[in-house]
Amino acid sequence: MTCGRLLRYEIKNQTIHLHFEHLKARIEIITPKIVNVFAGFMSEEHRSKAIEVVKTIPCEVHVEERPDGLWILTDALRVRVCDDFKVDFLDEEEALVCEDYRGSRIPLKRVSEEYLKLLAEEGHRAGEADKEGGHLIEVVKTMTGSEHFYGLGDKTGYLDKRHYDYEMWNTDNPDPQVDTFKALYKSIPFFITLTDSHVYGLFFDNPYKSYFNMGQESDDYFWFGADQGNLDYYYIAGANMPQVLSGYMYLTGTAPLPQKWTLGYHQSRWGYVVQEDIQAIADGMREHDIPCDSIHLDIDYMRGYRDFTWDLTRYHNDPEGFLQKLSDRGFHMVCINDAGVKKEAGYDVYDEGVENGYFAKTPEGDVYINAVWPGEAAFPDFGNPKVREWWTDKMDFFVKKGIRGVWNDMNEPASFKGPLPDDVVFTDEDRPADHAAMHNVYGHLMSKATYEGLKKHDGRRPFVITRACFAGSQKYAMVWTGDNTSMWGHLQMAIPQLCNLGLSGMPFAGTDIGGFCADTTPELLARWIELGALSPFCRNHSAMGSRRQEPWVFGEEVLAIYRKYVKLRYRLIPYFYDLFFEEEKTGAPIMRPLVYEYEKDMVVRTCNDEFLIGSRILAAPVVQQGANHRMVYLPEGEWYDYWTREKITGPVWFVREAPLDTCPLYVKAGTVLPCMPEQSYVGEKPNDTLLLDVFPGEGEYDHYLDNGEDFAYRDGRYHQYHFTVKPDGTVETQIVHAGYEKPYERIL
Ligand code: MIG
Repeated sequence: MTCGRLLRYEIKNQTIHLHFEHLKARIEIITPKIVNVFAGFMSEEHRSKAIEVVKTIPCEVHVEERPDGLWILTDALRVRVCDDFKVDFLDEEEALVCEDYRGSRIPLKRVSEEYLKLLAEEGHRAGEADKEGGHLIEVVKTMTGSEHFYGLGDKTGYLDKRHYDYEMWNTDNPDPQVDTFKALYKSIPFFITLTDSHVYGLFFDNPYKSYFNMGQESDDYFWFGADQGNLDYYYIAGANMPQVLSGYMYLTGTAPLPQKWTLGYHQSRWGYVVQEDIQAIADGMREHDIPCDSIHLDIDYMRGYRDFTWDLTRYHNDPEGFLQKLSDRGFHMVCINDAGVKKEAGYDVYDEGVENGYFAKTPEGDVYINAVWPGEAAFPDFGNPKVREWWTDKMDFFVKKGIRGVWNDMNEPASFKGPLPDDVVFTDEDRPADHAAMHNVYGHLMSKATYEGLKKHDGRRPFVITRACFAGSQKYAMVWTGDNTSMWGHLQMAIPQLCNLGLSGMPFAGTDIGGFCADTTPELLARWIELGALSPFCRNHSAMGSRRQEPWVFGEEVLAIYRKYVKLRYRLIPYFYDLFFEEEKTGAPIMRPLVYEYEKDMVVRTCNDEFLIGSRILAAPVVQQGANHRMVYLPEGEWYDYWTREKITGPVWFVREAPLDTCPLYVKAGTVLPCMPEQSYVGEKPNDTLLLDVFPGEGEYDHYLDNGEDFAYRDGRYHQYHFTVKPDGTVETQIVHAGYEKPYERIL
């Protein structure tokens, strides 16, 4: 589509309205570093799910007509608008950073007409990209050659997304996830581009199915686009990756500080059917001395997979009593909840939904029915605020039982009888909308309702896990990466996948430790807990029918390794908690690819097998079957081997011995790690003692202490300790904020 010449423009506050021959568009300066580019094909407003309030910061905006276009100037950047709605971004020194591509495109048609005909005759549908012609909306940017792309949510494959193409369409595909998958469960249409000279972010705030071609089509350009919705994207400038990411988090919100126990170890399995199964797990954890804070109840606790029911026969008619006993032993119980509601007259949830028009409908106005676990099922219309309120109130069911977290599943939404047609009728707040518009935000809205429900009925910081989500869901839920497989490739993938989730604004994330589908092996489980114990979310979960994979099923050697790493995790919980405290303020991820901290170091731009926890711990886990050594790269600076305390100066490559019980770990010189005394669950012992593990050098560190459960910290009811580490290994402690009623009695 050609937009034609720029005929005229008007400036209203910080918005420049652009009138092209064939298109009306606008550019809005949100902050000096964040620019929105908008053309309303569907609506004149954003109608964003990711950004609930556009927090525009009043700032100086100048507009100049120059020979090469209309220039918009802020303190931090320049936007150049040219004919045909070409938009370029430059830095404050007017060096080009991100330019719309002006050259010709490679035709999308890659196969001959005859071949397409043949395919059609055989009943195959040609892939989207094989068809001639592009998308309604396409933003095509010039590739300079040095681009690396990060983010894009939970995509498979590697850290750097250059040369790959993806789709945003929340998808539950049961096949083992491989590099060629275009989409998984989550849609986060945001990425960070790092070049030799610059770094910037692009967030395409369009909830419809969208496409991201990161130089797969050509080395001259990359593009993103969609067939519906608005052209609505944000350019985010920054001096480095942390600044760019925090710009994105400024727009979409940070993840709130979680309850401290959620940072502990979680045990789960689809197939803990009766109370005795759960009892055995709880006993096993304590007997085998594996610290554990939570056991998750999968769909087996429900009565015939009906939401908000309990199969009482499996719990001796007293789930509350049973759950109370577990709670007394320090287990915080989490329940799964599915999106689809069983179609069954007489089942209250279904009846209420039908009566009030709370379910998605066919274009003819009937309740739309597909099938999920309970058989025929209807889908709550979470885009309707009334439906969210209804769901919010339903959380009372879990809270009354003593449940401490809700795990939202199947909310892509997944369906067994083919995908939901695009024209299924949902609601978008105050107006009807179709499935095409609401699909990618369905899990987001379900999570929002769940979050509000736990906040209302429990009052503590809601613990919501979700499989499907959209940009901005971090405000309401944390995520796991869905149904991975017990295979080495998926252990390897865990690193780039979790790192990219962090770079997509999803800091609280984890994989199913041991792998979900198929049978794990003793070696794989040992290596997986070594990585998993250092992931933001630490849960072992597996599928019904697969080999059991609790810590003790593979004998003493694996059990001892498992214990060692879960105990390490518990030691480091205060460190993880501090990272979340900071993350809520800045959006900085917990698990970070090395490039996030060392973006000038070319070695780490494509590093897939090491990661950082915060800025101070570097993990180089073994993710190869049979390996007992591995290459390690340490970026610039002084590091200590966590296990041997040997000092190593980076940048350096070396080989580290890594027998089955060793995950190579390094800590930056000048670090003090705040550590929790050993305990079998968070809060088993009074939190009156902090242990300091010091790695001599020069450094500063802030540590936070509060009650770990409610929102009192937001009223200043926390302690902030500031530690200064000296080269001789001594630590100076200052209390820079004193708001918590029970500060430490001992810092050792
Ligand atoms: O179609 O509830 O990803 O974690 O164990 C399978 C059973 C449904 C998918 C989830 C998985 C969970 C399983 N669920």
